[in-house]
Amino acid sequence: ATPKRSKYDIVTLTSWLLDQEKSGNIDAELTVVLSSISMACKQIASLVQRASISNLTGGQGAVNIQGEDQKKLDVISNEVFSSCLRSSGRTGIIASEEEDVPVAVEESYSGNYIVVFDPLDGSSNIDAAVSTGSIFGIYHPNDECLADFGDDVSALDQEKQKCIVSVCQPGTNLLAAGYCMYSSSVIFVLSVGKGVYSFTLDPMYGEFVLTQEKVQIPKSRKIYSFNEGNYQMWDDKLKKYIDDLKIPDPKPYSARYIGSLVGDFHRTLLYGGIYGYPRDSMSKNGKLRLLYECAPMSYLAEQAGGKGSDGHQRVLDIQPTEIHQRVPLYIGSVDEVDKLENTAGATPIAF
Ligand code: P6P
Repeated sequence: ATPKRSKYDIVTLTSWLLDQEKSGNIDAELTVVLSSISMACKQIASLVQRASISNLTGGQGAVNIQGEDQKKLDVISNEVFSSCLRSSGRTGIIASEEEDVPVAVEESYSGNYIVVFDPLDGSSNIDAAVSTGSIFGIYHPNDECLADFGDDVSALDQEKQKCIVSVCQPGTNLLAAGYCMYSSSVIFVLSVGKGVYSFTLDPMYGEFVLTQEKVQIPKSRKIYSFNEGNYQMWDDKLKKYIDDLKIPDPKPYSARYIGSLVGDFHRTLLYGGIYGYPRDSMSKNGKLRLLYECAPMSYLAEQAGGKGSDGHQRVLDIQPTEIHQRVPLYIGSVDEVDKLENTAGATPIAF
């Protein structure tokens, strides 16, 4: 029987993971991978909070495959994440927003998990000390990917192709997903398929302490989180959906937009409402990446009783065809995402 916890028995991420392992919800290998991810997030939290002191704000002077100016902390956070995953010895392939292609990890000797991540999402906010976050998702190796690519493809290219095929899995295959938000407090949010749990970093002793169990997104809430600066580039149905939110009934919806997916999603997870990053006339598939932004967040939203959609289908059902593929994202309270799909999302709009 589970021993009765005294009020001094603090549940940490470490003890929670061991409980999950004992309950058979995750295996020992996945426990190691998740511990290594939490270690990376603690290191990134420290770097972010001291960025302007240690001259780590500003640009790296390079552009990533997304065509975005890399911040110094983008590069460092990517190295921190990759190194923690390598030293876990249980990671077979890593796919990062900051890497052009997935990277096979030689140091893997068991477990062989696939980890997709955005090491520092919203990094353009760093210089203004606005919240940012790391987002991750974990998959089993994809056995079909061992299919032979024929001898017309060089061994190296075969290896690369296998990595890409192995990583390109639908969100329904996710074993675990989560994020760490670097804000007024550092909050690690995780699901291993049995609900969403939230841990707050206690700087007194550098441990993530369990602060919320089985988080549930409110079924509806009059909060919408869109970058309305793009309004003129949206299609007419979406414009009408947004216009209708502003009709006092009796009060209009509140607009909340941080410009950092992790911050905007975390508020939506706790308060309800809808976050949206639509396609528009300039970005035919929107801005957010399916593999390491939309799918992990949609997994969490569904685990919390919410919804993640591209406007007309579940994000988790979308089969990625390439690593950095973008999709429109509408995520949050069930009633709010349903309303969006019924008024603005019915059919994919070709611009
Ligand atoms: P915009 C940050 O660059 C990001 O990827 C997400 O974190 C954020 O939600 C979105 O882009 C903000 O984009 O176009 O509104 O500045």
